[in-house]
Amino acid sequence: MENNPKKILTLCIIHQKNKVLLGMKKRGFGQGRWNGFGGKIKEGESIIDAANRELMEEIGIKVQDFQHLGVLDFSWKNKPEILQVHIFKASDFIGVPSESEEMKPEWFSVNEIPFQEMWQDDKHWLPLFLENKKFQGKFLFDDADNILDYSLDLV
Ligand code: 8WT
Repeated sequence: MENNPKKILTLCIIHQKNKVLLGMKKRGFGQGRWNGFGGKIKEGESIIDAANRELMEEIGIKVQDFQHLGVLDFSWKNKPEILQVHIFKASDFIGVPSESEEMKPEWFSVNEIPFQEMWQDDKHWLPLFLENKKFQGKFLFDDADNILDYSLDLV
């Protein structure tokens, strides 16, 4: 259906010891923010295949072991679409993270995560993610991508 409002997406953050790998989104949705890596699942594609396809397209790496830590529903007050985002962690990967037209990867200390240059939801769930806790939640944004309301629960 052309106007099916629900889209399933992947979001993967590499976490090694006290470092996380984030990417500066260079164009399109989320441009100008430090993001996890991911995107929409294609028809007939498994969620893991989608997560790896996006990692390869965006920074040229592949993961063999993902931890599925969270599911978050994102919606906007004046838009019909709902994004259901599956959050994955990986510690090991194959390849060297490299800049693409889409993303510029950079390692951050977990004590220096640039929350002021990230989606506002991240400051709520990333602390759980960093402790390997499983969570689910919903975030409602306004037209300027500010959080109007949210819920977040451990699973
Ligand atoms: C993203 C990290 C996010 N999108 N791509 C995110 N990376 C649509 S809300 C959203 N956090 N939060």
